[in-house]
Amino acid sequence: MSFFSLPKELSDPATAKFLVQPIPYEGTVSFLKGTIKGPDAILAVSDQVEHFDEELLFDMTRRGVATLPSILPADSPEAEFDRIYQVVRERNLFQLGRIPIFLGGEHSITPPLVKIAAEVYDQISVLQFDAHADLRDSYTGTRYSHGSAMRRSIEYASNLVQVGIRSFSEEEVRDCGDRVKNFITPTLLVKDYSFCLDQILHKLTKQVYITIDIDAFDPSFAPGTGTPEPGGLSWREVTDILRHVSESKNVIGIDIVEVAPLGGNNVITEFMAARLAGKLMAYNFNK
Ligand SMILES: [Mn+2]
Repeated sequence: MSFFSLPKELSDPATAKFLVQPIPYEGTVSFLKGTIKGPDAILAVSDQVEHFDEELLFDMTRRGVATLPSILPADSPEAEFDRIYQVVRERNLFQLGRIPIFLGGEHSITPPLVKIAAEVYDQISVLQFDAHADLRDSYTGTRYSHGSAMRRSIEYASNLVQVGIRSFSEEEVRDCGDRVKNFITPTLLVKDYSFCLDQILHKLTKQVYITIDIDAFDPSFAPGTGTPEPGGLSWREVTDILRHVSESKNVIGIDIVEVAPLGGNNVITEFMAARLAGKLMAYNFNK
């Protein structure tokens, strides 16, 4: 299966602008299961997404979209970190002028990707869309849990901006001190959208890695996820922020995680994830 099911000349990993890397991993999921099936479900619906972007009015596949073979799950969270790190380094997915798009899998796939991004580019920021802060030092017995994904990532990144956050523990606020000052909650976003957008753009450095936990969206938009939280973001809010960030920063890599297909005809969550990947291609087409 490949993203958009494109003809050979447009899906060659040697030349494609966008490199889609499936990472079906579900090792530390603590509530509802299913995210191991996320990447395949997103690929399966991706040929229903129009290649012509309705806002920018061009075909976002024109510079190529390649899909790489899945990184198969390792048998422990620590081994999974190492495996992702090694395979993504070997495949050289972070390189100037090309944009890797990783499809998860649970959120613990992000830290090894941020580690590589920080080795390739200087002074990177992470822009996280998520319902949860993911800043616990460890969770359910491992430091490589989905609940620690951002705590591990800030060991490599210079900066973290968190959008959509509405569920976190006392420990996360206490231990991370100044680093949590970049929480943009959905309530704040609704109250003063342009202030929030300015804050996001102001706090990000030039090189930005974007991680989108699908539970950042309101569950009415994305019900297929492991830990749904009420009061989330809308499609318009998320895409508008992504468009502004893409216009004024260098997006160096993207992941979309925590899609857990509901099965049957209920493909709304994976379709939205596929559509979001297409949107990000359009927004970053000329970089
Ligand atoms: Mn998360």
